[in-house]
Amino acid sequence: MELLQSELNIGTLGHVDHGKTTLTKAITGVFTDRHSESIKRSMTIKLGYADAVIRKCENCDGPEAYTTSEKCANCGGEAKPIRRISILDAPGHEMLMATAIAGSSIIDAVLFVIAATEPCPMPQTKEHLMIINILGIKNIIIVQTKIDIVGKERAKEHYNEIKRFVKGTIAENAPIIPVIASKNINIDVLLKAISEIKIPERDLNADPLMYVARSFDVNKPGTEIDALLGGVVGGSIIRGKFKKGDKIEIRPGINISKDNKKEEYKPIITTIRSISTSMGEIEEALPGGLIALGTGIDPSFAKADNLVGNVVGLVNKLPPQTNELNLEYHMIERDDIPKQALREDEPIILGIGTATAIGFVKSIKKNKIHVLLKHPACVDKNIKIPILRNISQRWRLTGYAVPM
Ligand SMILES: Nc1nc2c(ncn2[C@@H]2O[C@H](COP(=O)(O)OP(=O)(O)OP(=O)(O)O)[C@@H](O)[C@H]2O)c(=O)[nH]1
Ligand SMILES: [Mg+2]
Repeated sequence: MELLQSELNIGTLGHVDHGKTTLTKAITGVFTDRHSESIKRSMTIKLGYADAVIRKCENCDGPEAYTTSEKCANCGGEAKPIRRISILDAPGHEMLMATAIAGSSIIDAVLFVIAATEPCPMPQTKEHLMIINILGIKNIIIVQTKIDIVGKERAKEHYNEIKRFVKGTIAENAPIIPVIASKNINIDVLLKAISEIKIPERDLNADPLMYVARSFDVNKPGTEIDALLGGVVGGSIIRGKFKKGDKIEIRPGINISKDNKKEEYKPIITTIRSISTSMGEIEEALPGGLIALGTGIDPSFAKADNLVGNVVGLVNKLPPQTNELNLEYHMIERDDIPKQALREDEPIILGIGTATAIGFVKSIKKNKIHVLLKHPACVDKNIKIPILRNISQRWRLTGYAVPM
């Protein structure tokens, strides 16, 4: 297995504190909550990211043959790499729904984490299943965590609660795998299930499109100007492929607004100087696991996730950029929030790929709405756009929209 880029981008979703980041660490060995605010508040705030290689021992059978170490835990023999994966760890806090939606826009499969210590479903367990459903993420593994804290009886009861909750939904037939994430117990069973996920068919011949999920300045403070590396954008390719040397356009680009009245953006035109994954540098990147594009742009433009929500394509090949959208709105049936029709001039939050866009509903005709965006966005015509509305001072997922 030569490939250095992960074949699958797998996201975590689930209610706050249910063990998503702990599970990510159990699989990848990487603790992704490194952001200072995350450490202080011991919760995930930004999308976390780590890669892993799933290996299999050829001499053993069953789940115990699956591991991420080079040696089989069962017989001590060599475990051969069979699949490279990326994990994108989302936050569960209700205030961070938009971040969970952004992450979900670029994943191929989901680890839907549900802790046995609380009744199922908790509010964000419900809302995250709505995201999975809206975005049509069909590869779902339900991971039942914290089974060590509850007794065997309660774990069984909780399993039945999960079964009832997912009945009739997109997750109805998803496997439910119990684990103790904090002690690495039953992770081999999960690795086996992950290694069996079918890799989605990719459109490699289309004009490439990447959604930016992170961006950074990789230079150490005090680096000499001549040695400075350009800004880096990280994300996932939705279709097509990029190679080193490609001339690219990043949109909407850099905010050049002079005052608060009107937001103005300047697209970035640059060249891909390097492509890397956490496993090393590559020449060409495909859809799947997260990649980082080294560019020729001023690193300060990319620092501290400044370019999250941008899209990357070849020059003049991006979906059209716009400040106005004509959408068809579909409401989700929810029994836990008041049923209210959209109002003219109502502010809404739209999840457009990895971009969290603020918009205002300008006009409504039945379920056709015209929305003005505060910031421009490049909108692919085939996407589903989850919509959050402010209901009783909280941003709640109330439906989704599709471009007309
Ligand atoms: N006993 C036990 N504790 C666990 C298990 N999984 C996670 N925890 C603990 O639960 C707490 C929360 O875990 P996190 O992994 O941070 O939860 P999270 O879902 O990432 O939380 P947010 O990102 O803030 O939504 C931590 O103290 C973990 O050590 C488990 O299987 N068993
Ligand atoms: Mg977390």
